[in-house]
Amino acid sequence: MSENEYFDKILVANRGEIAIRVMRACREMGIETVAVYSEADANALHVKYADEAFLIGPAHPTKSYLNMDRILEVAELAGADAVHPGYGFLAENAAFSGAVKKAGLTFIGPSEKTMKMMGSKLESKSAMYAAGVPVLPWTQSTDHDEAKAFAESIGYPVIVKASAGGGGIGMTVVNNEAELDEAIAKSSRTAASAFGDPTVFIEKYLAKPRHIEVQVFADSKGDTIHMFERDCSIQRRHQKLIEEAPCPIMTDELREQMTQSAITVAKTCNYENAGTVEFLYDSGHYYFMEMNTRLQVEHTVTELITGLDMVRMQIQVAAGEPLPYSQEQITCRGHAIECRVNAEDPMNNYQADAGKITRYRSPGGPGIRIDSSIHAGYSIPPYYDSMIAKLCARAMTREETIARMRRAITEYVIIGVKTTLPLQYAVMNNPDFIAGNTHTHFLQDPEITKYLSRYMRESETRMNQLGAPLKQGKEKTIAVTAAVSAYMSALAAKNGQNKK
Ligand code: MV4
Repeated sequence: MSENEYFDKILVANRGEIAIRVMRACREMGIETVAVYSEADANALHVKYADEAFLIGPAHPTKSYLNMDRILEVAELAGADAVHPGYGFLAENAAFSGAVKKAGLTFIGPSEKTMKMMGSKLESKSAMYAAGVPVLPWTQSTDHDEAKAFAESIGYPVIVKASAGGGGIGMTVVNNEAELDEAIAKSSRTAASAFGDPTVFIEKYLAKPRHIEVQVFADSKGDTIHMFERDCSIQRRHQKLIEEAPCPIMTDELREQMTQSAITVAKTCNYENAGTVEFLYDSGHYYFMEMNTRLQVEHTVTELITGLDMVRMQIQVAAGEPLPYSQEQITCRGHAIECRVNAEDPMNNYQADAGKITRYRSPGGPGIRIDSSIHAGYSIPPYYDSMIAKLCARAMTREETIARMRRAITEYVIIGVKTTLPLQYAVMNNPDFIAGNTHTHFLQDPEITKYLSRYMRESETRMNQLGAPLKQGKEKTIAVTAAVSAYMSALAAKNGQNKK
């Protein structure tokens, strides 16, 4: 058995880069790992990386990565003592958190009760308002006269949102009284079919807000700290494409207020483990939107500015340990940007482009971090999220970080599928982005699309040039493999000698 004081074996209920990210922390901590995988993922890297791997079902997520009973069965079979859900799939499923606990295992994340409360946007909004956290004016009433009176009191436009929502599903903007009833009916129908809960609420609408989120961390003793903020304004259809930390327009005063509000949010819902408090920001004011009760995709930029390993911290606090750092020990140094590399065609409405990666070489050098689960020869299955890698750059200033990201994008060779990299290159060259003027509708700016086709062509040419030497015949590959294993055995022999 392992000698660490936390867990002996963790089951990672996820796939792709995040499964590998969690297993990397486990390996460093001397914790064994159990992978689960679908029929479509038999050749996936997370399966090979883990100490043990179990097939849990067919490709379709409901039959595999969302199959709680089967995952818990594997956890018991393998003798795991904790479950890490990653993000997506079961990560924010309150019932799963409860079921893991009921099975006598530790869920690496918040309790079922906390997740349930934050899952209801209305309930969490009322609770946070009561706790003194700034929120946008809202009403729960969907009666025409009351809704009309509310909208007139704050002025149009207003927005109708689904209480069970998230990710923008069931949101309808209302510009005038004539649109009001239909918007309420439409949001409610969408919410009922998507979430099985027709509850909606109406709130003041902000036309071009920034999305700023605060990373929080709480241990089981109730100690709660923040790890600064991220700006995630650059997204399309509620899928973030670029995130950065810290927020380029942050001031000491605003940060003090927002991080304190975030800590109040976490304490109000008895939060435990890593969580993110989302705010909308507009003209000097910020408003609580929702809390994400999981480790997020973009936790990497927070790790890069703080120098901390958030998955290690998650495992420590889940094991009942106190937070390993006090608020004073957590500092922000430099700047970090993440590009989510999706296998999509940015010129063709971001249509998913699943297929085989024929050649691959990732960038490196100072300040570059890549979290990915792909490699040359890997076929991207069409059943899951299109994100194939996260490319992060870190440097001392935002300007240097942008230059570093541009440099890294030009080194990145991915041949076989179209990716979002040329779009991200266009953003890194956009004067408004460079000036820090981003908002949630940034990618609709015609300036971006104007340069996109040129960057797509340039990128194709460059990748073919850089990728040419990566083409290897079977014999050459065998020769390289042989050389590597000879080196490894020599190394092993040498280490053996050293031990004597
Ligand atoms: C808003 C808004 C403007 N005004 N609420 C979308 C997802 C959900 N988390 C909150 N969202 C929004 N709520 C009011 N009152 C604009 C958005 C929004 C958005 C928010 C964050 C990131 C990207 C977004 C893209 C479009 C709209």
